Amino acid sequence: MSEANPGQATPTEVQPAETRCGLAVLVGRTNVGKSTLLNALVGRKLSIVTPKPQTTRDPIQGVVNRPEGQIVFVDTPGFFKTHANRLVDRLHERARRALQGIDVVVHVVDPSRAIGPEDEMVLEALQGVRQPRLLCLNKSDLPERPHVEAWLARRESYAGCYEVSAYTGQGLEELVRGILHHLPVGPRLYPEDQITNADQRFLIGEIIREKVYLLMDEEVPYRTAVEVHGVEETRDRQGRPMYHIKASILAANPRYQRMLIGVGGRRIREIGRAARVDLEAQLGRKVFLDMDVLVDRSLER
Ligand SMILES: Nc1nc2c(ncn2[C@@H]2O[C@H](COP(=O)(O)OP(=O)(O)OP(=O)(O)O)[C@@H](O)[C@H]2O)c(=O)[nH]1
Ligand SMILES: [Mg+2]
Repeated sequence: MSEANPGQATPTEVQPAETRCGLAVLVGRTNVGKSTLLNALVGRKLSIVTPKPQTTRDPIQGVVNRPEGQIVFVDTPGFFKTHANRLVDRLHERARRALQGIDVVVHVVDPSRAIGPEDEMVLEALQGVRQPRLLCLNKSDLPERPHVEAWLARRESYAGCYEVSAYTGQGLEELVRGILHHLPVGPRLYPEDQITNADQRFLIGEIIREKVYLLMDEEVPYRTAVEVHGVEETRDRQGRPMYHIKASILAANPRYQRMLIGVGGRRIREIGRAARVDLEAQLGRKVFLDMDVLVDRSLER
């Protein structure tokens, strides 16, 4: 505290008189790293990440607080060009809908891949959006990003351009500052200790779904959903608190059900083990995961 101003805060302690708060949506083609970016910005794994396309299904929010304000990031399903099917259509529709009622659009791109028809789909979806658009070139940690220049050539149609790495954290603070600058003045939308709109059951179901994506081939993950029936707080034999989680993997038909179970139940045990290890890391407690595989015909295309 400065002697010249007894009783007054030093400049670093001064809180801004007004805060800038609002919603910033992360959009882009599939696999550019929107969910990885959300997790890096929030500092916690909220959104699942895999190398497979269209991992994210539900727009999920993650909150970033700074003394200057609050950004509520909305992660969205990526645009993916494949033969039309109901799931893909539904995910594109959800991504488009997430563009409504927001304050800033963050268009995330991966300059290690050539600009293609999926990027054109995103640009088309962004055409009617009046809010400021920021271009975010992700994966700056990669040694080869041959398409950086092609994206930089388009920077004029954006209100700002940022090079970041969701892996290393490079450029993220600049991106946060750039977004805050475009947000309206107003109060925080979430209390400062709340980092997401998603509840615990949803996050647990997503971690299980991530393991299905990572451990199952081809179309199986896309014909699969996860339902968490219950999360019970119990104690292990030593009296330490733990979670007892009851969940089902839902498969579109009996063939996928058999594939998910595997010979002698080997595959479902593998998925269960991977999910349990991750859940224990995320929840900070031992987990008993009781999981079966059921058929749900509504997942058929
Ligand atoms: N090298 C590198 N890889 C990244 C980075 N960010 C994400 N990835 C990888 O890119 C792949 C896709 O990441 P996701 O975060 O699932 O991508 P997404 O855009 O959310 O994908 P969808 O949900 O399918 O639309 C994963 O294998 C990530 O590990 C990054 O900054 N650097
Ligand atoms: Mg995603």
